[in-house]
Amino acid sequence: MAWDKVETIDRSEMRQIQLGRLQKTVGYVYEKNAVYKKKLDVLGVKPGDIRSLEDIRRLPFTTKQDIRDNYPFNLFSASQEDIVEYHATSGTTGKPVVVGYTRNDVELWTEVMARACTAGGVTKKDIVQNIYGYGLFTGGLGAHYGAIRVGASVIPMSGGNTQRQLMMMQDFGSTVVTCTPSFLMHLYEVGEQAGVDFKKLPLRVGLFGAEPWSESMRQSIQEKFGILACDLYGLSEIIGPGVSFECHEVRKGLHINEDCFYPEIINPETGDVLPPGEQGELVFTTIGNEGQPLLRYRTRDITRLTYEPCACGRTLVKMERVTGRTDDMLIIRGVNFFPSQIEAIILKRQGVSPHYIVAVDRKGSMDEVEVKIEVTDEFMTKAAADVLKGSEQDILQDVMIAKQKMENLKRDIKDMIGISVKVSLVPPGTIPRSEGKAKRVEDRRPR
Ligand code: DLL
Repeated sequence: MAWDKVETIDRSEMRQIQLGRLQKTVGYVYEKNAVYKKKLDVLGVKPGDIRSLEDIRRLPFTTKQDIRDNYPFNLFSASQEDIVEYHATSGTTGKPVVVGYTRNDVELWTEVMARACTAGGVTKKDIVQNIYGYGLFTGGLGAHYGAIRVGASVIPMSGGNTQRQLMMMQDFGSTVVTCTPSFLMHLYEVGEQAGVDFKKLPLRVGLFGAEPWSESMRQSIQEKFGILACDLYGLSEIIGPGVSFECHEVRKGLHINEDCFYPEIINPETGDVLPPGEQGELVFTTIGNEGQPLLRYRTRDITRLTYEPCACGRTLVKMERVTGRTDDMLIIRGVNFFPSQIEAIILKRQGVSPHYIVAVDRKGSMDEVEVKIEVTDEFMTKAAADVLKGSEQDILQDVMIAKQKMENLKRDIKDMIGISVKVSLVPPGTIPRSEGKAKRVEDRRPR
């Protein structure tokens, strides 16, 4: 499948398309949705006031709370009879965030996900093992729609069931895998123990997302599996996976399907729009959706935009990989950091695996952080063998090595993030594995 023409048009033409669609969207929600009509009326903005793309700044923001407050359907602009599919995110508390798609929305989603597949190098010759969860989560069906649109054959595995995943991967000869990076690492460990040599499998590409992952994790995946690892981003509120994607040629930043989702970067504290290149909160206005179009939706994801041309030929604006969300950001003794920054540090050291959890506690008035990291199987096996042998000298040496590892990791974290943390090494398999998104933080501070 060729690229969509819109992916390579010049910027002025793109802006024309965006303006036309923005005007249409504002008119549509004003007419169809009482909540948006009220929001716009309060600001004294009429659809006709949107004359340029800069006028988007006159529109109100929409937050996750707005969707929750209007649970389940009050933020929909399409009527129920035109909705053909629902999705929802579970969230940590309260009611889920619900989204509804019309037939045209499913078509748009299929199209943007097909672009993501094509950019990842997926073609009709591929067998796609889709491990994203099918169900209310958008990952499974989104990747499914896109992959079948490019003509690939999809194995709709859904999440979990590691042994079965390994069996199918080998027996069917999957060439593409789609899942969260943390689940892929879990698959690797289980497969390695069972003697699977992933590099010998026909697997060649992976589209990974739904959670933050680091550049070091990409290197590690590419080495372990002998594949190209591409980043895939999206969120249910906007459409699901396929909001932005990496091209396999460059793999440096994600192209946004900006003819459908208009991006802005704002200062999360003031709401002011920031210029290209500056880091801040990503905001999207959907300019093609019918079911539940959203004006200036605050994603809480932190990134920056670059309009520099990409060597792949696409002119679509790129966003830097998302390293975290404003609500995942930990503020410890005044220092802000994202748990995903720890991942990059761990991957540089031998003997530890990228399964970790950051536990935060309050002792008196002080916040204390403990980073628990799993050691690798090899490290554990050697230590256990030494204990069984009863060789005091070897056991002592293992203890010294473990202590040194903890010291090194502690120093790396202090150097990179600037805070002192306690590092504990834990046996392999003791940090809970997730079938979907990994949980990296245990914040036990009183609220
Ligand atoms: O995670 C949609 C998705 C499915 C994307 C499969 C990619 C692949 P939600 O469950 O609504 O939707 O979660 C959206 O996950 O706001 C980000 O914080 C995070 N996220 C998604 N993709 C990435 C990524 C899906 N590639 C939230 N890198 C978003 C970092 C990501 N974070």
